[in-house]
Amino acid sequence: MALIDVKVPDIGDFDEVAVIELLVKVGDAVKAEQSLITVESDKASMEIPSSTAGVVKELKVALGDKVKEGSVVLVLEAAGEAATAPASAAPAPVAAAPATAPAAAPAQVVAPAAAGPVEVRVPDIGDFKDVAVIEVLVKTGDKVAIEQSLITVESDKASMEIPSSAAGVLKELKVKVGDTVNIGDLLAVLEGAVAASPSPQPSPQGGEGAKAAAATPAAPAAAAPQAASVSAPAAPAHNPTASAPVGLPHASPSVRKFARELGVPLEEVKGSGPKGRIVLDDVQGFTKAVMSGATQTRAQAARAPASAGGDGAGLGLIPWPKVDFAKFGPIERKEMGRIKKISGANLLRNAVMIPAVTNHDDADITDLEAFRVATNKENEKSGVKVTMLAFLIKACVAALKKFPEFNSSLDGDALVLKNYWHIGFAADTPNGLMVPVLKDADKKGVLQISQEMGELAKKAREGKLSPAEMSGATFTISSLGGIGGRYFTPIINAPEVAILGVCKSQMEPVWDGKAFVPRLMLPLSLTWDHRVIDGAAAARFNAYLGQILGDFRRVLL
Ligand code: CAO
Repeated sequence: MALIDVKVPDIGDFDEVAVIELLVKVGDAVKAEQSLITVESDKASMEIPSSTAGVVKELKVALGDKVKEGSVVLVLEAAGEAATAPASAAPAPVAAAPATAPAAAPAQVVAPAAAGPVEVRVPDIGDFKDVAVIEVLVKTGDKVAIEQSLITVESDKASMEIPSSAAGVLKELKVKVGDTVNIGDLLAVLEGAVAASPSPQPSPQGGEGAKAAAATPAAPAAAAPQAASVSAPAAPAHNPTASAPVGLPHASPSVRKFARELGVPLEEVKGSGPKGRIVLDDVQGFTKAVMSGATQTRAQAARAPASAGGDGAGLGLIPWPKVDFAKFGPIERKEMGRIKKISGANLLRNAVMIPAVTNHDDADITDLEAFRVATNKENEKSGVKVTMLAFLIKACVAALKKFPEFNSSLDGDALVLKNYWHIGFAADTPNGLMVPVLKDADKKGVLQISQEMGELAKKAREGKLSPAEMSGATFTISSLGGIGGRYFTPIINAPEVAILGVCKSQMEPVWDGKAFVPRLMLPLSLTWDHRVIDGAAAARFNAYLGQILGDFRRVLL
C-alpha cells in the first residue's frame, strides 16, 4: 500500500486560507471526492476533497492552520488503483481535486460614475456553473454599500458571497433563494448608484461573452444598454475593507446543506466553532433541542398560540404591557408551578382557537338532593359519600347519548363520534387544576362513580395521577358547587367539544303555575364549540339535563 500526500490543489487566487474544519480523522476510510477539510478566506469557504480513496494515516493540518496551494493536508494509505498513482511526483496536487475555487479577480465594473439605475450582474466566478442562490442578504429599498455582499451562492463544494461593486439603493432584486445563476446573470438594479470604478466597459451579458468580458478587462465595449451595468466583483476579493455581511450564518457548505435538508434555520443556530462558526454538532444539537421541545424555531414560535406567559405576538396582537409594578408599591415575584404553566398554555390555546358559546340554565334538584341525602344516610357505614357531582356525571352520560355530537371531537373537517363515555372532572389541587377522567361512566352506578371519583380526586390532590388517569375524556364537568357562585363560563378541554360548569345550588322561589314554591335550583353553564354544535342543540341539551336531574328516573328510559 502506497502512502500518498494529499495536498491543497490550485485554489485560485487564495493566498493563505485558514483551516476551519477537519472533516476526517486518522483511521477514517476516505472515498474519492470526499471532503477532507474546510478552509475559509474572508469571503468564501470551501471544502478540499480527496480525489483518491484510502485510509487516513496522518493529519498534517490542525484547526486554525493556514494553508495554501501545495500544503500537505494529510497522508493517505491509498486503496486499489489509486495506490499506484504517483504520490507526489506530479507538480499538480496529487490527490485533492480543485475545490471549484471561486475566481479571485474582481469582475470589471462598467457603470457610469453618475447616479442612475445600474445593473449588477454575476461576475466571473471561475469554474462555477449553475450555482444555487442559498441566501439573499439584502432587500428592496436597502442602501447597499460598495463591496456589500448581496447574495450567497453555493456549489456542491464551496459557498461564496457575491458583493456589489456599486453603492446605491436597491430598486429590484432579480434573484431569489433557490435560483441558479451563472456568469453575467442580472442580480439586482441599484438606483442612485455610484460605481466602484468608472471603467467604461460594457456589462457582461451572460454566457461566454460575459466570461470573456470579465476575464479580459480590455475587451472592447459592446453597445451599452440603456441602464448601465455593473459586474459585482467575484467573491474572494480580499478587500480588507469589505463590509462583513450582517447576520449571515457562518458555516461550511456541507453544514449548510445538512441544515437545509433538515429544515434547520441556520441563522438561529449558535455556532460553537472558531469565530462563532456553526459546525455539524451545532445543527444536530439545535435539531435535538427543537425535537425535544426544549426550544422552538422562530417560525414555530410565530405559528404557535402564545403560551401562558406569551406576549401575543404570534396572534398579531400588540405586545403584552410591561409594567414595573414595584414603582407603585411593594411586590413579591413567585414563579408559576409546572402544572399551572402547562394548564395555562392549554387553556389559552382552547380559549383562542375554539369559537365557544356558553348557555346558562337551572335544574330543579329538590327531589334529587333529598334522595342523595337519604342515600348517604343509608350508606353511612360504607364510607362512600355520594355528592351531586356523581349524579351529574350519570345525568350527563344520558344527555350525551341523546345528543351524540356533544360526545365527539373535530378531526379536520370530520367529526369523530365516540361510542364510549369517559367523563373528566376538574379538581382543585394545591398544584393547580387537574382533570382526572372517570372511565366508562355509562357502565357504572352512582355509588361506584362516587367511590372512584373520591379516589381520583385524592390522587389528584396528592399529585399522584397517572397520565392514563387524565386522558381519554369525551366530556368534562367543572363543579364549583362545593364552593359557591352562580354561573361561569368554563373553557372547553380540547379536543372535546363541550364542558358543563356547575355552581352551588340554592333554594329559590319557583312559580308552579299557582304559587311560588321553594325549590333547590342548580345553576348549569354549558360551554360548547360552535363549529360542531348549534345554539338550539345546546339549549336542548341543557333542558334535557335539567329534566333528568329533576326526575332521575328518566335516566332509565
Ligand atoms: N351545590 C351545593 N352544594 C354542593 C354542590 C352543589 N352543586 N356540589 C357539592 N356540594 C357540596 C357537597 O355536597 C359537599 O357538602 P357536604 O360537605 O355538606 O357534604 C361540599 O359541597 C363539598 O363537596 P366536594 O367539593 O368535596 O365534592 P364534589 O363531589 O362536589 O367535588 C371535586 C369534588 C374534586 C370536583 C371538588 O372537590 C373540586 O375540586 N372542585 C373544584 C373544581 C374546580 O376547581 N373547578 C373550576 C375549574 S375552572 O378553573
